[in-house]
Amino acid sequence: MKALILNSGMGSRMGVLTSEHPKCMTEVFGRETILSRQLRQIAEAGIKEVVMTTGLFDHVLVNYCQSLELPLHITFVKNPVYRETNYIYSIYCAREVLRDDDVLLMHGDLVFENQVLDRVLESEKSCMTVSSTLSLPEKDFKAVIKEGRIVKVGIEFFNDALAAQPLYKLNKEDWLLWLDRITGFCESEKVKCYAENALNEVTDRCRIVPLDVRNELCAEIDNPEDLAVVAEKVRQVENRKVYMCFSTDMVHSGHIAIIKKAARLGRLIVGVLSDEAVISYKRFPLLPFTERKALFESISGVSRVVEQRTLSYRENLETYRPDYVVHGDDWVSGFQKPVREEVLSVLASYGGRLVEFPYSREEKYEKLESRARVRLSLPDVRRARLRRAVEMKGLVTAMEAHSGITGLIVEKTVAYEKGEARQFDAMWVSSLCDSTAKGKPDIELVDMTSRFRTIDDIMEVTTKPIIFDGDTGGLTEHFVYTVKSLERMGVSAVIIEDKTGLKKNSLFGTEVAQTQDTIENFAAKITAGKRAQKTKEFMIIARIESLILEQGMEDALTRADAYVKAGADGVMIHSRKKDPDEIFAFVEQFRKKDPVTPIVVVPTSFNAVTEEEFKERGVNVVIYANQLTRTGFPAMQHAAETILKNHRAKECDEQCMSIKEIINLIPEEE
Ligand code: SPV
Ligand code: MG
Repeated sequence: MKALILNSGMGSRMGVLTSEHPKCMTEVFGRETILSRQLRQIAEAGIKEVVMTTGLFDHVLVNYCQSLELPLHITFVKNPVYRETNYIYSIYCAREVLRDDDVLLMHGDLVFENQVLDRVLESEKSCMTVSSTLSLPEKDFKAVIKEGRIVKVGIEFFNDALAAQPLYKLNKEDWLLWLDRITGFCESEKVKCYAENALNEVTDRCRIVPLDVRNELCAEIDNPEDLAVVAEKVRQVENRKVYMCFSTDMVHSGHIAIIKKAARLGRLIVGVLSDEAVISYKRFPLLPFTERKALFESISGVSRVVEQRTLSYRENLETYRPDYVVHGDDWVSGFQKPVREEVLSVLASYGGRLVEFPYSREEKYEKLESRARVRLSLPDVRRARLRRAVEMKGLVTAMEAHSGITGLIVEKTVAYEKGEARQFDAMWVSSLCDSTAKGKPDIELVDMTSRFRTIDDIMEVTTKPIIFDGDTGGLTEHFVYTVKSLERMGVSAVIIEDKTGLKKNSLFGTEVAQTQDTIENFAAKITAGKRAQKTKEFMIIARIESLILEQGMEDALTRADAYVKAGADGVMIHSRKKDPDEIFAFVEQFRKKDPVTPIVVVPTSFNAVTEEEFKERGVNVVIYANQLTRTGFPAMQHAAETILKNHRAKECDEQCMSIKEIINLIPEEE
């Protein structure tokens, strides 16, 4: 594609504005002239070759074009008789350099917005810009349209006509028909008419369709009045705001391409999704918000980067009131549909527009994403993430996993609600569930080697941080080894409980004999574990059993204080009461003295309390300790019974997961 810009005209109607340079060098917006704007737009659209016809002030024009330093190769062709001829003759002069390609033809005094140029260039057919909303001009070009084609262009046609602007995209075969006719005209001395007079003689063969730009900016500047009107419109166009939101931490060529497109609509504001929003909807970001923000700030075409705190755009749309929101068309269906609908309704409230570009899932980008996930599963990266998630979110949730498959369920389950997405932040490797899966009681019977095997199974197929239920931690001499092994594996935290002797599950409370450790012994175990620890992110969390063993609030608080002093990175307070009051009382009193140490709760009994309420009261980790086990095994029992009762498997079928669902949950790795 070659751009042909006609700049041989005298521009005499511009008065003093064209006394020292050609009309195209008139400023329209800031320091930008009609010509520098056209050339910039042409270059940005990816065109490399320009042919420019010149006349008066041709040296000024050539020097000016060179000073712009644009990535364009410009061939200047002077019309030696520019005073006596019209641009039909200038084209004739340039004919030899215009025969080998498609042509984007424009007059040198035409000002248009990026979208107009983009649409012209996207047209597969040859086209000319027209406007169905502008009234027919008295003296300027009009195009007569019949059966969807342009049949005549000139100033004298009024029937079946639309206002037309001299901006054409001409496929080579159409252009050569017109160019040959121009040649015919000029060689028979018809040099004072419009090039369109020649076009009108070949429109039966040269197929040009009208491209309706409606009210988009596409206007010629003939005189100072036009200049004032067009300059104001350019100002409005250039000040348009465009908004896009990104959650990604890996900017690839697909993102750059859509950013470039969006920036052509106006000043681009990029909303970067907050860490909290990314974690809840996608995966843990490889880069924190500040770095993702800096990444987008460094991309050319982005004029401002702001935080978007939720998947919903409402807050930012109401703050920045962009003229356009740009998004891929992938959100037309799926969980983001309500987000899109909200965007449309907010935009409609002030007259903004949604622009959607086709979105294609490309394999190379999917591979990048799966590489990111592999990175998240590496021990060093995974281990550090629990602390970071607590810092970022204030409250994190963990769901129990006791095998590869339950790990995958925790990893992949996402609940969508009103355009929001929620998922678990971490996994809890429960002693109760791990033992149950092995058909054994929860009495520290399953040894550490076997527990580590479970962790390994989970780790192999997941990326989320793991909190390990370390029971009592065993002998201090053994616990120090456990700490180092867990760190090496990439586990983020171990929780040990202050019990001693034969451990029983806490939910039995005082119904079974259970002994609480002394404060001194347990504190010493924590200190030994912290000393043995090799990495800075690993957490040892002290679990206080005072409320379970009915030792009272004072005892719980004294122990919490002592364990934190001994080096514990967090405290877990447990209760088996349905009523959350004692948990709330502990949290309130602990927080009065210690506003920072993370508090963990396991609301198996006090399960009516929401995560929001826990967060508000100062809890940092909520562990759903056994729900997959307690729902999964009854389903299996039921299936077994159904088959036994029916002497066949048919009746059990509707309770079964389909093979397709299994494949979705457990994809094969490449
Ligand atoms: C576990 O899940 O194994 C626990 C929590 O230790 S609880 O069962 O509530 O004691
Ligand atoms: Mg346990």
